[in-house]
Amino acid sequence: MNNQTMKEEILKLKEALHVSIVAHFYQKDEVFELADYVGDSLQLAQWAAKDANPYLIFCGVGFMGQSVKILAPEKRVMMPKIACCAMARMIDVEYFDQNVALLEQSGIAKEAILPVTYINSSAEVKAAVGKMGGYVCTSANAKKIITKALESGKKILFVPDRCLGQNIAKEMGLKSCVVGDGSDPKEAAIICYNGFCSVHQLFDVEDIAFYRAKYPDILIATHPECKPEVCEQSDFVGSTSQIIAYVKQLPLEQKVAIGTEYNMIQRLRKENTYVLSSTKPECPTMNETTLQDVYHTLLSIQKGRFENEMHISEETRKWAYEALNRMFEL
Ligand code: CIZ
Ligand code: SF4
Repeated sequence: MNNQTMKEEILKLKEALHVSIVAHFYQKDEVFELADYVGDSLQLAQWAAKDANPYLIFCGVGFMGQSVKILAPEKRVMMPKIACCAMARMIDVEYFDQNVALLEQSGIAKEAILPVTYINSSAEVKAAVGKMGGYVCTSANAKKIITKALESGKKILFVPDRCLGQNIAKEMGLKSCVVGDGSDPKEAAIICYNGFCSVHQLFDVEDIAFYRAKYPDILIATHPECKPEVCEQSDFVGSTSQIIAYVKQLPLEQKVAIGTEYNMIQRLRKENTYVLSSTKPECPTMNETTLQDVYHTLLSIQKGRFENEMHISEETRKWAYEALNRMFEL
């Protein structure tokens, strides 16, 4: 079957089976084009939770499909590939607990720690954060959530992205550290877990220098998962949706170099748009999902097999919901 025929089959099947398809901004074009709704991880989960169809095909990475289950446990969510975000995989509940224990050994009582987890984490980690009274945040609202969390007078344990944590701390004029970096966590307001996104690590200050030397008027837009020194030298730092809005309002003749995932950049704007790296910044797990996988998933729903369905226990869901809901309440 060629791609065009497969696309047509997918559209027919999804109608007949009452299936909605959502795709993250970082998905391949062939998958992105099929989706009923596209967005960042939070937008997708919120849209899907309200969607009337009983079945959802989520084209993204595992924690994103889990977020739909946290918000709408009755919905049957299938992922064409259960691909795990490399950053989300850097932390599990055991590592989370170990970090809390390490801080206790440094003289910070557990009661004095309020955890905040970036949405790029498993449902189990979100639940552990929820149990301690903590919050989920996204890159778009991290500053607001951390501001609120700091009102508790506690120290923030920010997981899993050390870059996002350090970038927000810098923006807020607060001291931060990374667990195990040798500094005294008692002196930091935001203590970051040592996780990172391998894709956003690709962008370097040398890339910024290269583009600025080549095109003196170029603007640099980066995601806060990039290294602090990269964000510091950028003209704009924002989440995927914020980068899209920023680039769209620029005059077409304005050159811009962007530091985020490749699929999103190349769809964003054809002219005067550059990838802020000499290496193609593709997210390997996001790129695992293909048109064939989506078709295969629909066939499995048709046959009643529901392959790659997402499941989380009610206990995990309940606590993860607490942490997510504290974010929504703000
Ligand atoms: O880098 C990611 O995985 C992002 C930007 C996720 C999201 O929140 O949409
Ligand atoms: Fe995870 Fe990075 Fe891929 Fe986003 S781009 S899904 S943070 S590995």
